[in-house]
Amino acid sequence: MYTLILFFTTYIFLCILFSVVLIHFIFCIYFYTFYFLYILNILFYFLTITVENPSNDTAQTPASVTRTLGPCPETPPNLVGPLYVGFDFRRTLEDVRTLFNSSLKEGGRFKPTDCIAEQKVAIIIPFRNRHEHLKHWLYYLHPILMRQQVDYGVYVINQDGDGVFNRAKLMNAGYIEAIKDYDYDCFVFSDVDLVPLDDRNLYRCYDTPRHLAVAMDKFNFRLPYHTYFGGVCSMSKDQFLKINGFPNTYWGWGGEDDDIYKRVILRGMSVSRPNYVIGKYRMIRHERDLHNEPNPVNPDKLLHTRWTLDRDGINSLKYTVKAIEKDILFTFITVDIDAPSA
Ligand SMILES: [Mn+2]
Repeated sequence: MYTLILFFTTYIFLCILFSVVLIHFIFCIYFYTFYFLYILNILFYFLTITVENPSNDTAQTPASVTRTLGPCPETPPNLVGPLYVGFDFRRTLEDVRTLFNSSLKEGGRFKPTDCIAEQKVAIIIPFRNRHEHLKHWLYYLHPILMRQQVDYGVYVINQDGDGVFNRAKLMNAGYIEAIKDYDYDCFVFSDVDLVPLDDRNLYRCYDTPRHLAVAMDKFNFRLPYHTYFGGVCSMSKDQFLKINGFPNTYWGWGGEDDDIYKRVILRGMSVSRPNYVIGKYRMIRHERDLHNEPNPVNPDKLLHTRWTLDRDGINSLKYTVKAIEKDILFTFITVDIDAPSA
């Protein structure tokens, strides 16, 4: 009886021992398998980290230390195309100031903050007694030029006194005054009453002098004649100097734009233009200005451009600055251009 009990307990003991060993063994296999996979996983993790790390580092360092701006894209990304343009008489200059106060710098200056513009553009507006038009021009043009990512300044060149008006001479004076202010390399000459109807019409310079106002509403949205160069045009500094600037001797209305066109052609350049869709303009309706009557002498002068070009232009320009006023929306320069009395 006693041996039976001993045998039985030994048997149970061995069974327990065996099962414990077995369980341990199974557990070990189980554990080491996972442990092995775990170690493998960790190794693999470090392996991928060391591969990814260098590229991670170079991508993050320049962004956090110095943020260098790249050049602006060839085509500005925020253009909207055709625009609605209406001349609400209740609009005031103060309204326009409030709108653009934060985005402009004194003198009507702007440059894009997210990229570097390729050209520095001076917008030159010959002017006298057209404040009513200027506020509309500023209201529409500032946001367009900002969307076009132009590094620009607006220069309103105001003819002093009541003498006969001279658009081309004022534009010459505007060129000289603008380059005193900033290192401009492109010049857009614009009438104060012309607002583009499409922001894809870029206010910048091209390989050849550019005529921008190709489809004005007053001419039924087409050119009045093929060689028309009036309204709005752009020229690089080189192109402007190549034609000796504009003539100073066209007093009163008419002819000076045709003279400029002839200068461009005589100097072997062609004229570039946007198409009729992009080149649409609205002109603010107005009566003919006082002391800017059509001058009957001007058409005849055009026959002599070939010979007058070299001595009548930026190299013979004489004027005196009467006042320079810096508004947030524009630089207003009053000049005495020695105008004959009307
Ligand atoms: Mn007009």
